[in-house]
Amino acid sequence: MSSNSFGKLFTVTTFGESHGPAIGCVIDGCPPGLAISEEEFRQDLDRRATGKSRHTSQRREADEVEILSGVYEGKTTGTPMALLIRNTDQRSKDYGDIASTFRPGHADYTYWQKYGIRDPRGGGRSSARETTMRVAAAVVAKKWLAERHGVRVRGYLAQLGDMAPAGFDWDAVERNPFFWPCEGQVPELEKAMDALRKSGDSVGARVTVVAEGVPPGWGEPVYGKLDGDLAAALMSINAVKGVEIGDGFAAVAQRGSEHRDEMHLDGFTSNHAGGILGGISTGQAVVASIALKPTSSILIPGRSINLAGEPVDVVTKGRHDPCVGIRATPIAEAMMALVLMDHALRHRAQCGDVGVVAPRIP
Ligand code: EPS
Repeated sequence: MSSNSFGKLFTVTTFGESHGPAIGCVIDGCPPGLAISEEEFRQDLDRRATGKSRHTSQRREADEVEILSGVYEGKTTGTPMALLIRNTDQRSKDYGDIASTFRPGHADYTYWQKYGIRDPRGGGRSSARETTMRVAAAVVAKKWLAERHGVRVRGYLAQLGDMAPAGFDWDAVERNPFFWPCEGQVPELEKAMDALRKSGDSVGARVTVVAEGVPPGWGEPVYGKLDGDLAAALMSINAVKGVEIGDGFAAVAQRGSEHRDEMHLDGFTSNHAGGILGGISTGQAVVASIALKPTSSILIPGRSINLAGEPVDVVTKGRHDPCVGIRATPIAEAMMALVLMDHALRHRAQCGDVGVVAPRIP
């Protein structure tokens, strides 16, 4: 299976299956001299992990990172960093029924059609478990971006089913299990999720991620656009069916006079563009949103076929998320950070001298 690597200068390769012995990644191209310890992975891995509230999958993984290479005396050496997390809470019997049939709406079907073989346990390689390593790799990227450029990447749940935030407070986001920016609505979300779980169904969600402090100039025309790479990165997250940059699809109904971000001597007056023009960062916050589909592994019977070519009804039991979007905020942040890290290095390689040899607008 190819295409398990991501990025040009900051390259992340992930490996492993949900029910295999371990998952891991190799980060190649990390600048030397960055202080990093295994403990620093804890916070973001916990934010993404299952079993942190009753509203997500109850699989309990410790998600302890082992740094196998690329770090000497607490600092990156510039050589490949290998990170490993051992799987400890697989319950493969949950997947006995799925081995010979296909969950409607799940990658079970396309993996089988493509490879003629698949590891059905936990969805194998198509499991959301793989996103653990993206979040781990992004801990390194986030730290370098913050130290070197003052970049801060953070996200929030911007819609859960048909519920939208009634207010906005960044501080509220980390105080509830949904990454929801309006604290007053949390009891309502809890109630809706409890009812949904009882019904055996699932629901979609929208996550927005914002990167502040990105300087102007990151991104490359025309096939290496920052927004193009962001769209691909965000779309590569399990269950993502749509990506928007800035106003995204709302731009369809806007006028030019409304959508353009006017400039004055102190900066831009708005940010409909989501911080990117012509594929290159403007110096404003980079803003992207994703649409996540409702989880396909649900208790409501769905019509499908089995390997013998017979019609079957599929009911998926086990420890599944009734809304994968609830855990997607740290994953979307991770993909944003990985793209920005790669583009920061790419910009430095080609245009590191611009501003020295040619003037920039102050
Ligand atoms: C997942 C199903 C569940 C989740 C898993 C993603 O796994 P299992 O069926 O093995 O209990 O817990 O997510 C993780 C383990 C994780 O770390 O994100 C799926 O079908 O994608």
